Amino acid sequence: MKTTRRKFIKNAAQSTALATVSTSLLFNSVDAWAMETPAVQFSQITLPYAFNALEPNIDAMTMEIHYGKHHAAYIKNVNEAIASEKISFENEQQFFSNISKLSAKARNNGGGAWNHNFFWQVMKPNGGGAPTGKTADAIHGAFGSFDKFKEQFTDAAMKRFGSGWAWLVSDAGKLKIGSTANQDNPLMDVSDLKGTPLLAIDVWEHAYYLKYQNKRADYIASWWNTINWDTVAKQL
Ligand code: MN3
Repeated sequence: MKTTRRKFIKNAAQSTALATVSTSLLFNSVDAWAMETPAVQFSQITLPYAFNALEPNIDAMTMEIHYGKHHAAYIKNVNEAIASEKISFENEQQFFSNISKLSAKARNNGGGAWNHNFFWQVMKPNGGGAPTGKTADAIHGAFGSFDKFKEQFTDAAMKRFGSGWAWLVSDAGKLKIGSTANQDNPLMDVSDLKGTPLLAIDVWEHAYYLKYQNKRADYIASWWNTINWDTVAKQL
C-alpha cells in the first residue's frame, strides 16, 4: 500500500514537474516526505456477512459482541500502541516478525486485530463440508485424510489451555497444525508454530460462551459447518 502511495506521489510529482519550473524543489520535498513513511496501521475489515449469518452454529449476539466490541477494541488499542510507542514498522509482516521487541499491549492487540480479521474470512454462511481440489490434495497429503486432519485440528483446539487459537499453517509448503496462546499467531517471531495461516479457530471463551457455555467441544464441532474453504485455498 505504501509503495503504491509513494509511487503515486512520485508519479504525481513527475507529471507536475513537467508543468512547473520548480522541479528540484518539488522533488526534494517529496523525497523528504517519503522518507517519513507512515507506520503500519490496523483496520477492521467489514464483516463479510450479517451477524446472524452463521446461525445456528455461531449465534448472532456472540458475533455482534465479538466483532463490535472485542475485535474493535483490539484494533483501537494496537493503533494507540503504535502511536504512543512510536512503532515504525511499515507493514504487518514486519510488525509481527519483530513482535518480541514490542510491548505486551502491541503484541496482544496486534495479534487480536490480525487474527480476527482472518477468522471472519475463514467462515461463511452455509460453509463447511470437506475441501476439494488442491486444498483437499494438500490436506490428504499432509494428514492422510480429511477425517484425520479434522481430528488433529480439533484436538489442537481442545487442548489449548485457557485462551488462544488453533491454526493450520503452511510452513514453506508443509502443512502443520498447532495452537497459540492468547492473541499470538504464527506470524510472530515468538511463536513456536510458524507459517502462513490457512485456517484458524478462536477458542477464547468470548467466542462461544453465550451459546455453548463451557462446552468448547460443541462449539468446535459446530464451527466446522462454517468453514470457508475458498479462503483457505487462496492462502495455499
Ligand atoms: Mn476473539
